[in-house]
Amino acid sequence: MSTITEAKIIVSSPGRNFVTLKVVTSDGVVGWGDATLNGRELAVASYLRDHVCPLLVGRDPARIEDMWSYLYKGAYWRRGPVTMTAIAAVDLALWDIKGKVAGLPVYELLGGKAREGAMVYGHAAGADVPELLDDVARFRAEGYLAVRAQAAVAGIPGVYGVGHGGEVYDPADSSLPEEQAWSTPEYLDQAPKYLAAVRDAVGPGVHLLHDVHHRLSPNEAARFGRSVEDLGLFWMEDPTPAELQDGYRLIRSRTTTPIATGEVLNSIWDVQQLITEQLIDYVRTSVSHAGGITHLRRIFNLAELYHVRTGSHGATDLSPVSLAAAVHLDVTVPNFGIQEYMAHMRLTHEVFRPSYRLEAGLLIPSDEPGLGVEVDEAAAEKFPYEPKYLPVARRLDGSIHDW
Ligand code: GCO
Ligand code: MG
Repeated sequence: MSTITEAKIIVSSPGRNFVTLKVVTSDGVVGWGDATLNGRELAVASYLRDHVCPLLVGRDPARIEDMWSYLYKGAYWRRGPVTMTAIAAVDLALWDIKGKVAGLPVYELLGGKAREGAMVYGHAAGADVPELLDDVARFRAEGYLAVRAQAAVAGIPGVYGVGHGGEVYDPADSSLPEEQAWSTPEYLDQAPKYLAAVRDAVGPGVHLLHDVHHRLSPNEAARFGRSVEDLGLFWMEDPTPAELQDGYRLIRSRTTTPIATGEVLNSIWDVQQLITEQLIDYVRTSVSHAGGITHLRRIFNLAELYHVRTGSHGATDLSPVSLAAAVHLDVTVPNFGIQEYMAHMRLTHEVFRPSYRLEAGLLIPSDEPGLGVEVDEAAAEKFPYEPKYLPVARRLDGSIHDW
């Protein structure tokens, strides 16, 4: 029997921070997992390094289900982003190893392709409407079939989703949390107008998405959903925080605009009511924050029974290892909806060499054995960890709002 001989954590910042797990077997096979939790990276690094890696050595890497239960039930303390991200990293590394041992890409191990590629959406943004329209046009010219549109709200500095002009928009770009402003009335007035301008410009054939980023109450979200119904959005994302799953019932009962949520949720129990009561259309849990392929597949399978489709989180704070795993799963599940995709920075690719590819708006998984991402450890050492935080949002009266 092959056993795990080494488990190592690599913290590296090629353009942004990533936490990567390397697992090596007695046969010399190497598996990679992503353990990045944006803004709280070192907590997961320690969870793995101090508490999980010592448990891995000597175990059979082939027993993925058993390992999952061992780490989940064995911790006693359940759920939560740190635990579920750490378990996910181990899970991804073991799927990578299983594929490499079998000589098969992970999608074959998951039952084979139900589709050739995963439709993705890109992130278009602008400081004003003309800039947003230019950005949307750029994605269309690159062949994207679906685009998320976010614009600044005039009069409110630093609104979510609009970058500061870097290579890609990345909200975790300061060494202390940036303080941004928020005002719901201005947003509710302006967002439907700029989304209408985008729909006018692209016509009916393009999928349009919008991220509300937890900024509205259920009642405000219902109003927003109604005000954009004629635009035929693919979805409105995170219209309200989802800890209170009941809150979605109110939104659901008042608007037909499709609803997506789940990027900050970590387990099947966190989305159970949303799915079984059909309160959402798309579930956005990700392979790296919701327990890996093994657990996310359970969430997606449950969702299928209730006509809920998938729409996994895929911002640049998920490393190429996560994105590769997501695409392997996406192409196999019957109820796939869409995959978020923000191309990583050039620097990131000095460390991570993925072999998925974007073709005509679809991410095509690699046919290489395993996940199909190699990690250059020597290059990783050139980019030491840098403290980076997500911003916070304050209402105009100075109090903290949901970010
Ligand atoms: C998205 C997300 C991200 C998050 C980021 C937090 O839909 O892509 O909302 O932009 O804010 O992943 O780390
Ligand atoms: Mg989001």
